[in-house]
Order: sequence, then structure tokens, then C-alpha cells
Amino acid sequence: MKTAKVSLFVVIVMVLGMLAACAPAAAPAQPAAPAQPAAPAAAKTYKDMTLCYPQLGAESDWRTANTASFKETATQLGIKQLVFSDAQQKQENQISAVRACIQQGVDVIALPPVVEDGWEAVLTEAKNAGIPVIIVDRSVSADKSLYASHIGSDMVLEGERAAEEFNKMLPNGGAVLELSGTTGSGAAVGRAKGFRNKLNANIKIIDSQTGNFTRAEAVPVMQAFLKKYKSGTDFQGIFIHNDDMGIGAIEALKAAGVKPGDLKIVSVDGTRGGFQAMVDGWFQADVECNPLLGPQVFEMALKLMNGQTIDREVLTNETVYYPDKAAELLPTRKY
Ligand code: GZL
Repeated sequence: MKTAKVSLFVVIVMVLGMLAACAPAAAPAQPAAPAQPAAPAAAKTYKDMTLCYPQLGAESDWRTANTASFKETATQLGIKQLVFSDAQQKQENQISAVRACIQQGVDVIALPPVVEDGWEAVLTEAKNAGIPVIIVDRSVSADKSLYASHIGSDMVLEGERAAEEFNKMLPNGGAVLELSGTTGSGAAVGRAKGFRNKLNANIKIIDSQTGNFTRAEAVPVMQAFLKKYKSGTDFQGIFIHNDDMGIGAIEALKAAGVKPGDLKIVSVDGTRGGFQAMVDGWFQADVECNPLLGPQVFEMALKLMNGQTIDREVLTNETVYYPDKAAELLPTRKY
């Protein structure tokens, strides 16, 4: 019996050995499967967005409409937070507001610069903090590498359009005054440049003073003009860089006995006040400058949050409004 057991054991071992030999060779150890790329992070949405809007001031109806555009759009989109501030037209206040937003770690800064110069340091700080900046409305002179994009009006074109209106209204030439916007602002610099680009040589700009884009500051400037120059004789027209200053100028003109239509006046913005001045015969043209930039800026900001590229320059399409359509359009004006 013992021999049989040994023989059976041997047979079993031989059979197992034969089976093992026939079994396919164990596949060589496979290299570890490459790590699967991590699932892409979920795309950011408006609900994740904290956007900083250090508004430059509240100097005009245009600015009021611009602020409303950002606040209303932020609410409609349901963004996490709109960090809004009013710099009262002081650059140092805007710079402080931007620094506070950098400190807070906002996602995007949308900056409407009160003036063109003096932004390099704070824009560099934002860049070093990894916070993209969109320049809104007026331009800056800082290097383009310091911000992601600029969106706003072509201020030079606005000035050129105003010049073309005077060329049509004063074909035999004449003299005009200029009531300019905030000194050093991209809007005033651009409009003045464009105005001089296209004004016919037979039309002379006999004086230019700033009214800082406000109705209140335009009144004394116009009063001083009227002390120095005789309306209609020394000058036949006025180029005014925004409607608010135009309304201030009208106050001074009325007080001096000037009547609507005595002078050729061209303004900029296309606000309700400007349309009313055209209805009343004071303005012969109003060059559009659109403040309703909120929706586009938030869309650009979300793209930046998701690492998408955006256009480096976005210029708004604008036109020129005239008295013949002003009464009809006035009720439809959004600002
Ligand atoms: C122009 C804007 C100007 C408006 C003024 O884009 O910056 O500032 O023309 C406003 O009405 O005060």
C-alpha cells in the first residue's frame, strides 16, 4: 500500500508539472498603467467670481449709467461678490482701492482709470499677485503686458467725429472754443487729439479749458469764456467733451442772453440730458459714448478665470446722434 501511495503522489506531481508547463507563461510584469490625468477642474462659473470695480467717481450721468451697468449685471449674473468703490475722481483713491482688492485676493480687477498715467506700480502688484486686470472705458499709458485687455470707446474717433460736424456746419471756417474733460484722462486726451486731427484748417480753436467732466465746473468756465470772447463774433461754436459739461455751459449761455441755435455746439456721450439739449436746439450733434460695458466685462472676466484668452482690445461701436431724431429717441434712451 505504501508503494502505491508514493506512485500516486509521483503521478500527481508529474501531471501538475505538465499542466504548469502547458500554462501560458505568466505575462511579464506590465509597467504600471500611466497615471490618468486628473479630471479637469470644474469650470469656474459666475457664482465663483469676485470682481473688483474701483469706480473713478460719480461725476456725470455717463458715470452713473456705467456704475449701474456693473451693479445690475453683477446681480443678474449672481456673482459671488462685486467689490465696488467710488474714488471721487482721485487717482490715489483708485490705487488704494486696487491695493485693497489685491489684498483681498479677488479673481479679477476691472479698472476704469481716471487718468492715463501713474498705473505701472499697482498694475505690477496685481500681476505679481496673479490677478488679471481689465482696463475699462478710458485707457492707460502703462505697458500692455501689465493688463489682460482694454474695453472702451475709441476716444480719438469721437473727437474726429465732432470735428467733422463743425467742418459741415462751418464750411467757410470760423472760430470755436473747447470745453474739455478731466485733464490727463484718456477721454479728454483722445477727444482733443481726434478733434485736432480732422478739424478743417479754416476753423480755429481759440481757447480750451477743462470742466473736469462735471456740470458744476463747466459753468464758471463758460462764464469766463463769455467774458473774454463775444459770442457769435469771436467764436461761432463750442466743442464740449461731455453732455454734463454741455448742460452747465447752457446755463451760462442762457444767463448771458445767448439763444439756442446762436452757436454750433457739439457734445459727447448721448445721455438723456444731451438728447434734451438737442430737442431744445442747443446741441447740433451728440457723439455717442456708450457706458453700458458691464455685461461684456463680466464675460471677459469669466474667461480669464477659466484660463481662456480674450481680445486685448475691445472697442465699442458708436455713432453720432442728431436733433432730427432726438425727440423720437429720447424716451428709448437707457442712460
Ligand atoms: C468716456 C468717459 C467720460 C464720459 C464722461 O468714456 O470716461 O467720463 O464722456 C465721463 O461723461 O465723466
